[in-house]
Amino acid sequence: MIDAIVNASRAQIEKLQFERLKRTLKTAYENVDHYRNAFDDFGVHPSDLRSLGDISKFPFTEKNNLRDNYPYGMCAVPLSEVARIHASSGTTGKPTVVAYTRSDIDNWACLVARSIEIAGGTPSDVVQVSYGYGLFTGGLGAHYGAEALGCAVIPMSGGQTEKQIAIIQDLRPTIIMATPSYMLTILDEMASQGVDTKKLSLRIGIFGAEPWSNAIKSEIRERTSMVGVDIYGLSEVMGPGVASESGITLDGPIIWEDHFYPEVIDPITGEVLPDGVAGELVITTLTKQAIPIVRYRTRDLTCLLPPTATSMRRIKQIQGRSDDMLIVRGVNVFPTQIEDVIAKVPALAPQYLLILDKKGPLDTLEVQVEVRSAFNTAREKTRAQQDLIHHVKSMIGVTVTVSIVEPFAIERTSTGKAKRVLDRRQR
Ligand code: DLL
Repeated sequence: MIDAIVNASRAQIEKLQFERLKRTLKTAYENVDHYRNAFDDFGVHPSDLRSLGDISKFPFTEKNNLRDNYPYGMCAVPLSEVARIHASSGTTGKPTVVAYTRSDIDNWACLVARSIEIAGGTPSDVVQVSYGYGLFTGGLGAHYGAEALGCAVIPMSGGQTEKQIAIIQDLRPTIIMATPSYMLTILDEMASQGVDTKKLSLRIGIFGAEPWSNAIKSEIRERTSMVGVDIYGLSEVMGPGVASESGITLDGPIIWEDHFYPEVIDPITGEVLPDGVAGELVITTLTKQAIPIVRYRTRDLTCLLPPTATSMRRIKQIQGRSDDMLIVRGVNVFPTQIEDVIAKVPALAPQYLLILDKKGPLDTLEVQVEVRSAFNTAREKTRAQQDLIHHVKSMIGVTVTVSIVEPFAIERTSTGKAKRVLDRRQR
């Protein structure tokens, strides 16, 4: 929760980080073969950490390292001390297994409680958790946090949109936790049922688990009376609540620096970049017992920003993942950039799929996008198509084709995380 350390001096925070970092490195080295081998190969020892900056001497950990040690090889404690196991669904190969001790679960609940509180939540709130429950960390992570804060929790999980709406109307939750794209699906369905989305009981939305553009932010703001904050996290490091945004300053997720040591690196050279410079986020856990993680390469692109609402640093809204970046005829394109451009064409909804293919040697990019409500004339449709093609070309620099589809035509996933890209180039 929002304990004193959140507003302590930077010197106090860094002192705590240093003590915890030393312990993490020692535990990892002594209890996990992977770390012992990796540190030895790199010629470093936990005793080489004499200041926080020395962390850059240690090797990175990558998703592959977790996969190669499937299922329990990265555990620093015996299975008898593990209280919970989650897994992140890999697109290829085995999932990544993550384990938690009782104390890890308690810390996680405290950090999600803190995240809800900094968003503006209190123990009197009723929280609808619409992240999926199960191996995905979203549902249970949010659930335990809301309970730890003392809220009443509705464990709705993802999907069953009509039921979600009935529950919102009948049980009158004041906070909803969902992926931003799923929140839009709920709002679209409400609109088609004639529900006035400006008059919902919901006052705060805690959205995360996928990149979301400013366009989606303003869309949710305009269609509801909710304050929407950005919650960030990843299974390998914990789950939701690694960082979360203040509902007052709304200026990017605050990294809970008493539990995580963040760095931003150049994704190509691996060099640590100064605060304010964009690169890939790297995180070292400071309190995780079951699976301590040293310098995990998240692949998420952002930069570190100075503290505002608390004494802890923030991250800039995640632009995308380095592995989500599309290279279309030599131009780098992030799905969120296309999302921002779609918002410039009022007839189109921010529900879209980018289909990459090849025509001879050339890449092609088709933007499939939903219309908000049916066009009156064929001319209106052609106009919207041409507008989007023009804006994408002038703002991003790639030529695309556009197909406009009916509302709800684009598949919604069961996890609630939107699938934005279909790459047919590898066929
Ligand atoms: O998505 C944990 C989570 C659940 C976070 C609920 C927030 C809310 P994973 O399934 O392991 O864990 O996916 C982690 O999702 O590396 C990012 O690429 C992306 N991601 C998570 N939160 C955000 C966010 C959960 N706020 C991966 N903005 C991360 C952008 C996000 N991307």
